[in-house]
Amino acid sequence: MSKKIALITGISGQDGAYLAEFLLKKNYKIIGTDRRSARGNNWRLSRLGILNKILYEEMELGELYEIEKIFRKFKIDEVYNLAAQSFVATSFNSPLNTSNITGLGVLRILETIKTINKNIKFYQASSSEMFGKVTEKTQNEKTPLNPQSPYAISKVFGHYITDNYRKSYDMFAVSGILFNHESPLRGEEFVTRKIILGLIKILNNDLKVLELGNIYAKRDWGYAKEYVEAMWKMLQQKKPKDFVISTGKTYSIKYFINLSTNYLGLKTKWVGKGINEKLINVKNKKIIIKINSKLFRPSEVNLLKGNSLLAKRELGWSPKTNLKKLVKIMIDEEIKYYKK
Ligand code: NAP
Ligand code: G4F
Repeated sequence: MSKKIALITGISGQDGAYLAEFLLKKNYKIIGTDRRSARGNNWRLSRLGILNKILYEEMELGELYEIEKIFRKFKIDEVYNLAAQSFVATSFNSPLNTSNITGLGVLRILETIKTINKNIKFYQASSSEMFGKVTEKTQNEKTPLNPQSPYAISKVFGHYITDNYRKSYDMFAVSGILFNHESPLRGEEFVTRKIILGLIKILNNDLKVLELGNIYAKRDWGYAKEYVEAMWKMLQQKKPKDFVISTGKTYSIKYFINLSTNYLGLKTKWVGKGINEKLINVKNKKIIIKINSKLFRPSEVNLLKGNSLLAKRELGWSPKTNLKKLVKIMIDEEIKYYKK
């Protein structure tokens, strides 16, 4: 039997790397696309040892022509649309580009599938950020969306247009509403990796103080390597349907910091309040973390906590790694590769 062909957009990102690794084990042929600038520097795929197992193509999500070219070149079975301007903070400074890529990029792919081959299955990377200022204590597939950033609003567009193409054109198009998922492959700008890398730099005397924004926001953090399996499972259903993927637990950024310092064996103490709050290294009395008001977002999402019971029931998916274990995985690998 010939191999199934999966196209992964955003192959150079965290999820693209883990999904490619997962699908290769399932014997898929992988077409991995990214934009020109990322070429030649794909550290995530190198680290997973799969750099040479993927067929790379350039596909800028802003260019309909480039998308069509790829869809005409290969007989694609499944598309995983992971490419996006995915950093919420940047979306406030770059709202037009974010809308064009994170929002309209989805429509460009759906239009291409509709025109070229409606049998191609489509996965859209929707986000828990769409729940924004949450209207329910835990969020599931039916919770109203209340987005708070250009990023989240673009994801809402991608989410609804996927739903619309599924209903209007009888396409197998689904969205996975994934809550925050982290790993050693997380981008350095996201708060979990920023904290871990920052603390390790401080321990190595490569950084004096780590600056953070709102440490009281709470997130439902899972392990990215487990979340990509849920993406695949969604495309193997009989009928297309959307699912929330989450751990059901929520913790503050401050709690994440405490877990990290504990695991690193740092004895620390929080002092001060609000913008003056600081984390002190008890041993040498030096400030390790301070708050920088410039890192607060114009509009914040204070709390996210998912309910993924539907995924457990219908996909047989549930999370396995708790936050303490995730911190350990991230720190161990950060130390292993630090300065290599
Ligand atoms: P990521 O590491 O930031 O990866 C994003 C990918 O999109 C990168 O490969 C990036 O390429 C590519 N990209 C950006 N702009 C592009 C453009 N104009 N044309 C083509 N490709 C472009 O994100 P991730 O954490 O793997 O997340 C994957 C997807 O899931 C994203 O859509 C994200 O919004 C969504 N999501 C993530 C989470 C999470 O917690 N990780 C939760 C919910 C949803 P470069 O390398 O060139 O930048
Ligand atoms: O790690 P973050 O930047 O992730 P955020 O904004 O929750 O978005 C991530 O998860 C979404 C799913 O819910 C994805 F859709 C999205 O693509 C991305 O992967 O920030 C988490 C929290 C925020 O409340 C932020 O204000 O941490 C707070 N924070 C405090 N200080 C900080 C910092 N975030 C960052 N990045 N950097 C800080 O210094």
